[in-house]
Amino acid sequence: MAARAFRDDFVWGTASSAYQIEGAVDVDGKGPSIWDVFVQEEGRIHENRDATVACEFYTRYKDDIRLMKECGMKAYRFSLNWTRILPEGIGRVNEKGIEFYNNVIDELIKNDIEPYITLFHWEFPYALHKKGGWLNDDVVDWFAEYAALVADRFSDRVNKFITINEPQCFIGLGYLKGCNAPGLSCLNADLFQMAHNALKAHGKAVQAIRAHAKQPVEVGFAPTGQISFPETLKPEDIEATRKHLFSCPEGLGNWTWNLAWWMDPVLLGKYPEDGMRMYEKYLPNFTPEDMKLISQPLDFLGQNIYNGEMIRAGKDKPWEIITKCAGFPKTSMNWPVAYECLYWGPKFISERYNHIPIYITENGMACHDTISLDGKVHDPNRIDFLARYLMRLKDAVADGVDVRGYFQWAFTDNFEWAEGYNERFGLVYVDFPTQKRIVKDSAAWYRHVIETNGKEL
Ligand code: GCO
Repeated sequence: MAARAFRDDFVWGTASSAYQIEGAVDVDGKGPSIWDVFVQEEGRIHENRDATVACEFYTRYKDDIRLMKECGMKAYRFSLNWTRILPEGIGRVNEKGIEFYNNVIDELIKNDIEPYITLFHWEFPYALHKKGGWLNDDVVDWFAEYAALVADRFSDRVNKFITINEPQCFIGLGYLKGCNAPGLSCLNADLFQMAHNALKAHGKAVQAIRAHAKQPVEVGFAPTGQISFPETLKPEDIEATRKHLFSCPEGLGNWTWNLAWWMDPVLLGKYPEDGMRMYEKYLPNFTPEDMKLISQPLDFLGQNIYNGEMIRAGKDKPWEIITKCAGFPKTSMNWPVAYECLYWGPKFISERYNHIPIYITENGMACHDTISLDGKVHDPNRIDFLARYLMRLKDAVADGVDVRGYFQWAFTDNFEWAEGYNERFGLVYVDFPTQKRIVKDSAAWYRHVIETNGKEL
């Protein structure tokens, strides 16, 4: 058993995404993304909010980065708004957009915070959407052109890149369920084509980043998914749990919500057999060249883990999903508090994917945070949540899982997509009408965790 301790160089950070924090949606030459168009549709966003202002990171980035430093952050995972750099998605470069991200990178480095850049965190260019978006095979070259520009302009100071964030969500919520931008419910055959194109785009972007990098770079991608954890340590429960975690959903109602359909092609070079069988009649032709492109070697896996479900071995079936108990612990978004996920998820993923280095690129909770009479924001639930999840992550490290870092979601409260500003995930409270920041108790707690490298967990 390895020492129950995080590596000495363990990366402690926090995360965000461009659209959720920047505001300035039509400033300094930025082009429209599908989200800028989607939020204008009545009823799409809670209280019909939009991200015109969000957290005003576009103008407040220096103060927020200084606050990150005060909170002890060692790294910051953020995304680039594709249309701030390429207003039409390809072609014309908006130098004001490049300048903004250069300033953010320089400010982070000045504050000894390592930048981790996500190229795509759902801000798809509306101009390319009108050309067919992910359904147009050209999207592979469009995304690679964007990735080459990013590497050209930023890789002299940034050497950690994540190509895409949560394809399960941007395809599943955007084009199957339609609750996220662009709000469509597409044909199954189109969905599988989009998914395949998104994975090919990921692969070509990996090639482009490496070809245009100004220094040795590390490239990964950041999927998500429902984690499975066993009811007991009985071998049959553990095996049933592993099978459930990497199974593809039966039926097509929510098929994108899984790990293997996305991670097996990228990390193993092939789609999972059960999915190939179940979805066969909707699948495009997967050529060997496609699978080679998709499975470009990666330096790390970013994994976004929030919660999951308890599994036991079935009596006359491979597994049984255990119904959550009455009054189960949950976040303000009604997501279960399921800290076993941060042990079993990394463990099972590491075993399946040849022990690839893992960063937890998102983990955190939404709470009903408010400003107390003392003017502070006390969030004991978030402290307890983070402590329990990190304790189990540390157990996974002790059991040999190569976890390189942890990015708490999120630094500030922000625009939570269709939930608008109704859900607060931040370590830092944002009073949106005034844009005042209030560091929550959890930020002070997390700073101590960082300073002590999680020794007391
Ligand atoms: C996601 C996205 C984030 C969310 C966060 C809370 O995982 O859905 O990456 O943008 O805001 O996870 O839902």
